[in-house]
Amino acid sequence: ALNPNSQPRGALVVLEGLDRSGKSSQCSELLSHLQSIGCPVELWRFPDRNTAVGQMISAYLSNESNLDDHTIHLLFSANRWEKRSLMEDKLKAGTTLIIDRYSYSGVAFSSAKGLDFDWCKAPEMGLLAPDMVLYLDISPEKAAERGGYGDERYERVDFQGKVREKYQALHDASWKIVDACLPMEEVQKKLREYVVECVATCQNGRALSHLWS
Ligand code: DGP
Ligand code: NA
Ligand code: NA
Repeated sequence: ALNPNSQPRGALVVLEGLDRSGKSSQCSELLSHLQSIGCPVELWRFPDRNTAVGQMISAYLSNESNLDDHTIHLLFSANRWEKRSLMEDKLKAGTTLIIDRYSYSGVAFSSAKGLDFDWCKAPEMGLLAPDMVLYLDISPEKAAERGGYGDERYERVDFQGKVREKYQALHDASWKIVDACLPMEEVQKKLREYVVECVATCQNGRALSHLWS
């Protein structure tokens, strides 16, 4: 919805996808593109492994520590909450944020382990809702062909297949699904077009909203 009283602001754009979907490279590419056209922009990623909570998450992902599934779910969520107010300040100051993973990863990865879907969504309620979610769609088999998965906890074909199914249950009107197996330049072109349009809508005063909306 357009709110005539609201200020121009930056756009909150999230990229989601399975591991090896090419998300992180496309995030960097979008960052350079927006910079080159003079748009104030920052690239963020979740988990943010630099905070104290982020270090616990990082130890878990690299199998240096074990945590109960619910506990790690809440830590991932806390890691987003600890950045929430800075996120709002940046957007209101006119900076567009490109975010590599967000609450959708939170719900998809944890519910793929068997945790209740709605239980997984609950701690994300009240975080800022993205203006656009760009989902880089790839099958886990195709993703694994891209140099193979690494050693981190979730990087297995069978598990990634479950994650993909959970992602499908999260699609809403803010999602754009892009085929991650198209040639890199085509993926890049589509993403640029979507993001530039989204930035313009937010500059025109699109209201900020909250999850889950
Ligand atoms: P990345 O740094 O983007 O490679 O993400 C690390 C791994 O953690 C990746 O397999 C996706 C997973 N992940 C990201 N966010 C969350 C989350 O909020 N909850 C859970 N359970 N997993 C997540
Ligand atoms: Na990863
Ligand atoms: Na990644």
